[in-house]
Amino acid sequence: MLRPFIFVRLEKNLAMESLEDLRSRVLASIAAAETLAVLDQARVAALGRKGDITERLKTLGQLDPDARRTAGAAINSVRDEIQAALEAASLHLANAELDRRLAEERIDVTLPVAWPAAGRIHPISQTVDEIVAIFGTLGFRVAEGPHIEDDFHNFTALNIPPDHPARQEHDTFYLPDDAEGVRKVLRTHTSPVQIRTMINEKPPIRIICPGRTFRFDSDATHSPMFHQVEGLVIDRGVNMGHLKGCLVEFFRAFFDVDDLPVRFRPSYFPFTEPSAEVDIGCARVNGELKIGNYGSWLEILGCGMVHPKVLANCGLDPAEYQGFAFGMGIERIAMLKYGIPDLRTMYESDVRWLEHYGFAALDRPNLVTGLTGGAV
Ligand code: 2NL
Repeated sequence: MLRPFIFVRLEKNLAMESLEDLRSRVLASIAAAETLAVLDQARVAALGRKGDITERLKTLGQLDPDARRTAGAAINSVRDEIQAALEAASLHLANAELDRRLAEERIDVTLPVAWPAAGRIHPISQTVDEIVAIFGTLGFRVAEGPHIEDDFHNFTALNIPPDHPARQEHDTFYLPDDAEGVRKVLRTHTSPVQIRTMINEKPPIRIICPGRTFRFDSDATHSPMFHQVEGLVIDRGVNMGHLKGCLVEFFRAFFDVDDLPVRFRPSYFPFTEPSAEVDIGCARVNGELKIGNYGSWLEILGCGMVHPKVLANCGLDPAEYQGFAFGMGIERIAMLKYGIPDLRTMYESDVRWLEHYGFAALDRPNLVTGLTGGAV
């Protein structure tokens, strides 16, 4: 029967291996080490405090001086050889590790830069920012209001009679009656923002009101949701000359044409008296519309002196205060300025379209610094 005792004897017998066998074994373990950590284990096993070489040196004390000298020289020679092999292997492994990292972490500095995906500013937003920036230089501020309006602010205060076609179901989105039995509408223009401002603030008023508007209309040139910008100036002694100068200044800045012809034609709106429609110079060249001094006219905007009834509806005395107002569609002038041929593409959220027609998000035109952008 095998007893544990026998194994203990066998292990001890290892310590009795020849110096040559020990040398071969340690050098083989050094040669076999594939990492610096394993190599260090081999070093400790041979040269550490309890290592094979160290233990072998400890046995020298038992020998007589002559034998000790011979055996000592032999062990020291093997130890030096092991030491040298360790150093060589350590250098080799460190170099191999460096080569591996250099290969793995190699960067090709000649590769083109992978720009992070950046969003684009929609031409509608760009156009609103530009309009706001130009009117900002003329002393206007931006005013905003709710998309859901009541009949008074959207129609009645504007002198739009109860039987006016604009009020009909087929032009206006009506909402179901609210808890108080009041029928609300999606605003059909941004004028209610100006009505609210006239009611809530004292003249002088100089505001520009960009925003979404809604009409029950959808075809190649009409979207049920579209954008408008309206302007309003209320003060003492405001006249049509101020209106004209203001709009001429705006169009020349917006289209960047210094000699842009601007023409005012009599027109009719319930909320202005007198009213005018404004045309700017244009030309059609090979099917493309160009803005400038070319002899043809393009209708672009409606405007007029605020009707005395509208002033009175907002608590202003028409004998004391006068004002002018104007309104234009943003989609149309964005399409004109930026050569966008189809209205419907504006709302398709096609990123390729946005990449083409959109604008960089930095250095926006703004109310404070004007068209050129820059820090506010
Ligand atoms: C057009 C014409 C216009 C106004 C809008 C307005 C607002 C108030 C009082 C008086 Cl609160 N007028 N706005 C005036 C004239 C024309 O818009 O064709 N827009 C697309």
